[in-house]
Amino acid sequence: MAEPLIDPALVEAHNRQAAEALAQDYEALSRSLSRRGIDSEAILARVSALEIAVPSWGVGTGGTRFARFPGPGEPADIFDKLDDCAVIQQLGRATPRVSLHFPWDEVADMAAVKARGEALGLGFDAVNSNTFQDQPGQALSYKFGSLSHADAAVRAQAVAHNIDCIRKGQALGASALTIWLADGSNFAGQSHLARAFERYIASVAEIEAALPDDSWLLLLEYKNFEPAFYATVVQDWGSCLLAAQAVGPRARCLVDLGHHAPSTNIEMIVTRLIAAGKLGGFHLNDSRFGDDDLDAGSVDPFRLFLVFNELVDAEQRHAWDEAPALMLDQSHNVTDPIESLMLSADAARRAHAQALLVDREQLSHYQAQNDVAMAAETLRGAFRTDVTPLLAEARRRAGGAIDPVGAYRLSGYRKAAAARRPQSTGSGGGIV
Ligand SMILES: [Mn+2]
Repeated sequence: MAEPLIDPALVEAHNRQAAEALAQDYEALSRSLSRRGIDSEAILARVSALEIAVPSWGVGTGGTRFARFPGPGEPADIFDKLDDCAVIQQLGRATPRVSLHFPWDEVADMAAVKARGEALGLGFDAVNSNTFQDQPGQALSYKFGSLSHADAAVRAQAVAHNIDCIRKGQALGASALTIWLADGSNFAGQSHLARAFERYIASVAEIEAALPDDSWLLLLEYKNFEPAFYATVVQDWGSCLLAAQAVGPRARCLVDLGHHAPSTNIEMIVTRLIAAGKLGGFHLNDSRFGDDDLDAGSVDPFRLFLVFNELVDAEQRHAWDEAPALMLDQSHNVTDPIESLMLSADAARRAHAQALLVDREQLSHYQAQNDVAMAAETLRGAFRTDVTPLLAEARRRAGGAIDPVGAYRLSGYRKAAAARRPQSTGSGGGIV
């Protein structure tokens, strides 16, 4: 951390208060794991290596389509957002990269953004394009679509914007572009379902051809509904896979956990995309109804665990060359976004740690024997293990806070930010 925004002495003093209890709890967990033949240090090393990107838009207060209730000290621009992301990383030590969104994070001098990130010890993850709303001065409207629009001129404008995002990503040192397409229709007959999909694939192929080199990936996001309610052009993993396969090896699918109907078996989708060699990344969040954008692991931590369980299984099967990228994509409507993002990164690492505890040899044996009860219990036993001390110890060793939210509240960072940043007055709707 080149330039800590929270006084390291404060974090150290806060850690000292919790150090003895943590040492005891970690020791107890290590002994318990050791009896199961698991080396806690090996798990700790793996968990410490798990990195989750934070979205620049996540540090602002989110909203629903009805209203937004701004919080105190909200970031006013990308430089404020980087500060908030740096605090999340300083205390949590799990989120070293930020994912930018254009044009929301647009500035004339991208080199200055990169330099500020470096000064704060932050790198840059996938950049995100936006053709789901019109910008001031924009020549053509996206009201009836963008990359799949019936008018070639609108498609060309949307393609050009995505290529511009790639260039900005290059300036930041990023190596992926994520495209979420809002295109769809609200009425049967409004749009030609087959041709709209063909136009989308052709547009994405043009964007793919503009990727700088083979280190870059194009992450294609799908979503089952909204803003269109009758039909969405890239509504599911099947459509997404067809598009990624049509476009080529640098195009991959991105699974946003909230972009499925309730009760969809997402871990099953994960296995299919891995089998196709097309799982590019995740947007982590949680939901009960639709695209709720609630904090990862806050509604159904078992489901998050089951997703990570498939990732650990695939890794041990050497089912991929490159692990999928992990990013949080949440809307923080009623919490301090910094706290939500720290807790959500922790939830991802918790699910990963629990998945690493699964005795796969034993599971495989029970599966082969059709011993259903014990196969299920093998998974549940790993999920029930409280790895809290291990996650805290990983943070402590990395120079972070044993209790990130506690240290953050003690620091008074939000209050200080509120004093120097103008109060956000935007209360209009809009899911961000
Ligand atoms: Mn998303």
